Amino acid sequence: MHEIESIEKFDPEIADAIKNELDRQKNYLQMIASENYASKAVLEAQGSIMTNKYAEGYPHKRYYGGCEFVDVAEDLAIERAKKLFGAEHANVQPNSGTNANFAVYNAVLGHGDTIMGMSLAHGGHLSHGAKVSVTGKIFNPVQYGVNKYTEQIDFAEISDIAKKAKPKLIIAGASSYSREIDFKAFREIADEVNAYVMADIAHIAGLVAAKFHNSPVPYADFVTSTTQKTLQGPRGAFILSKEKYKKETDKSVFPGTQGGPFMHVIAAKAICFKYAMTEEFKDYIFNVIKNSKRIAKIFMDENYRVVSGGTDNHLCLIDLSSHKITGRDAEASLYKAGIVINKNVIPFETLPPTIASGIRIGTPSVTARGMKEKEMDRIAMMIIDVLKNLNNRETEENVQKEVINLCNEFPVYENL
Ligand code: DSN
Repeated sequence: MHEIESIEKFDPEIADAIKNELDRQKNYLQMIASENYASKAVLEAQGSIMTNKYAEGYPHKRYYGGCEFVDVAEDLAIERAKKLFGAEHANVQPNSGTNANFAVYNAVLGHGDTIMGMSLAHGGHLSHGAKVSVTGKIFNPVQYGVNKYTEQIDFAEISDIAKKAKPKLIIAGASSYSREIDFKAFREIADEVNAYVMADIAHIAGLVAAKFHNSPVPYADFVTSTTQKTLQGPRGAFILSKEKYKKETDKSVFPGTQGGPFMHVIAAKAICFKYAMTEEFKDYIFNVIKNSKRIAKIFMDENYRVVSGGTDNHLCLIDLSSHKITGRDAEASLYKAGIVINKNVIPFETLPPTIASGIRIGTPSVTARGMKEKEMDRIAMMIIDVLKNLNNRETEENVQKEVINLCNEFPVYENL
C-alpha cells in the first residue's frame, strides 16, 4: 500500500486528491508524450527523508555539515549519468528542464546575446527562446522551423539563418518533433559561425541512453535533459558537458540559478540512471518506438495525416484539420473516453495554441504497462472512433469501457 496513512489522518483533502490521481493514472490510457510511470524505487527515493537535508554546494564541498550520505547519492548520480551517456561531466542538480537550459545560457552567455532554437510553433520548447519565456526576453532569440514540404528540420535553412544571425549558441532539440535529430549536422553549422551547441534531449533521453537515437554527446558542448519522460525517472533534470565547461556549468547551476539541491530527487535520479543501463530498459525503449510507429501507421492507413509522414521516436503528431476537428475538441472528447493526449500546434499552424489543429500522441506510458503493437492497434482504432464521433456520449462511454478493460489487462502500480 502506498504510504499515505499519515496524510489521510492529517489532511484528508490532499489524501483524496492523491488517491483520485492514482486511480486516474491506473484507469486512463496516458498518452501524453512527455509523461511516464516512475518506478516504485524512484517514488520511494522521492518520498524519502533525504528531502530534509540542505546541501548547497557539490559533493565533498558543501556549505553545510552532515552531508556525507547525500554526497553518496549525488556522487552515484553523477558517475552513473556520465557512464550512461558517455559524458565527461554531469551536473545532476537542475530541478527542471527549463532550469537546466537557463543554467547553460547563464554559464556562457551575457544579456542580449543571440540564441537560436526551434520555434515553439514548429515543435521547439518555451525555454529555447520563446517570446513569453525569460529566455526570449533577456537573450536575443532567433528561431528556426521545419521545412514546409518535409516538415522535418532543414539544415540548409538553419545554416542560412545562422550565417545571418551569428548566434552565440544554437539549440538542437524539441518537444513535439517525431524525427531523429542529426546532432552532427548542428555541430557543423555551429562551427561555421563559431557558436556553442546545446542539445536538449528531454524528450528523447531514454532513446539516446538505450542507443536507439544518435547521441549528441560527441557533438554538443552541453546536453540538457529532464529525467521524468522517456527515462522513467523523477521529475527533475541534469546537464552533461565537456570537462572544459565543468566549472562554468556547476557555478551557473549553484549559486548561479538555484539554491539548495533536492537531494531526495537526486537520489531518485541515481536510481533512474542505474535502471537505464539495464537490458530491460533497452527492451522497453525498443517497444516504445515500435508502438509509436505502429500508431502512426494505423492513423495513416485510416487517412489521417501524420505530420512529417511518420515517426522515428516515442511520439507522433496528427493533423486533424482536414477532418474539420480542432485539437482542443479532440482532447476533450478523448478524455471523456478515458484517453489522455494533448492538443498540439502543427507546423505552419493557423489556429491559436489554445485551440490547435493537431494532437500529440506518445507511447512511453502505455509501453511501461507492457502494451505492445496489438494493443496499439486497439488504441488507435479507439481514438479514431472518438474522432469520427466527436462528443457523442455513447461512443465516449463505449470506448471508456474498452479502455478500462485494457487497463485491467495491463495493470500499473498494483500495490500502491
Ligand atoms: N511541456 C513538456 C512537454 O509536454 O513536452 C516539455 O517540457
